Amino acid sequence: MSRAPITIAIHTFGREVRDDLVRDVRAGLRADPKSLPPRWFYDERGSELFEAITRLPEYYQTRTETAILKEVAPEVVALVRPEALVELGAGSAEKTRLLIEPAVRDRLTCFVPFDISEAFLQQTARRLATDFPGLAVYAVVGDFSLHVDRVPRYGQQLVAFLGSTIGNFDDDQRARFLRQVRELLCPGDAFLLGVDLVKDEAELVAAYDDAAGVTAEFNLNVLRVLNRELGADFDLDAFEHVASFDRERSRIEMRLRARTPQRVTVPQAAMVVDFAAGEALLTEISVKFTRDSIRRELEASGLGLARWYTDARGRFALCLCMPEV
Ligand code: AVJ
Repeated sequence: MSRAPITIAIHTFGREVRDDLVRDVRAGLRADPKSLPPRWFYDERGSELFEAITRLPEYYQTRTETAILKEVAPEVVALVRPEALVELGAGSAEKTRLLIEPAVRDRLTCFVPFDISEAFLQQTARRLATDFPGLAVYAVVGDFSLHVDRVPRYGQQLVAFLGSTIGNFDDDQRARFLRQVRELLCPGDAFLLGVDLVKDEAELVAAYDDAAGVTAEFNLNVLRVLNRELGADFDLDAFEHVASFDRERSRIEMRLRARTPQRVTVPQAAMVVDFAAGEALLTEISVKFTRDSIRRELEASGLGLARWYTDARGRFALCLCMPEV
């Protein structure tokens, strides 16, 4: 078989990751209550810890989504017949292979992984270009909460946003994001969205507070990132991992709670930050949906829910969405 040249286009939009970090830390640690965006979990160690989370018995999401995708990928490809597949937050793009395989046998010629981490993306792009000869890979480095409008277009496209990463957005961010995705779509294009579903509270909380303590390590890792990148002096032993479910807002919330009063200096953000005993830093939200709740949000953004795919236990869903005219 002939082998297409590997094409990796890195667009960074002139932004410096470090400036974003300093900005986020200055805003988030000054706020009341304190918070940090989940983006900063994912240094190399954080990405490895997340991979470990996806294999935990309590964390049903990844294996459930993979099972659904395995079953429905051929139908999705037959319905959309994409020439280009765009994946937002591609990471290792492991699940995406399930879509690429049937799609290259049809008429897919281009894969556009979009991710925040350039190193990770380079690796993913090279691996896919090698494994799928004839597939052009255009990697785009960017923040999908800011730069979705910059995704290049290479023909009729399927845009995928898997893993329920949309759950990390609050209501306003989600509405803005969905409107931007809608803007990317021409008639005939589609959007495939993975969402985690509302369920029993104990099952939800266990997925974010596993027995082996991997999620606790993942959560605390953000403090390690600040210590390394900004010269901060967080004492990791002084903070405790807390996961809770807010049923009213239909979301898991992860926090780091100071066990005792803490004074932390963050030299490279020019800050001194005090924590009272028991004070919490919100590090992540993970919104849980129902078919109705996500359909309403999609419709409000001009996206129609064309197919709803779920597992037998209704734990996770894939939404296949088409632009509404
Ligand atoms: C990658 C955002 C989907 O919210 O479940 C897993 C991240 N945080 N365990 C999620 C996560 C703690 C995950 N997402």
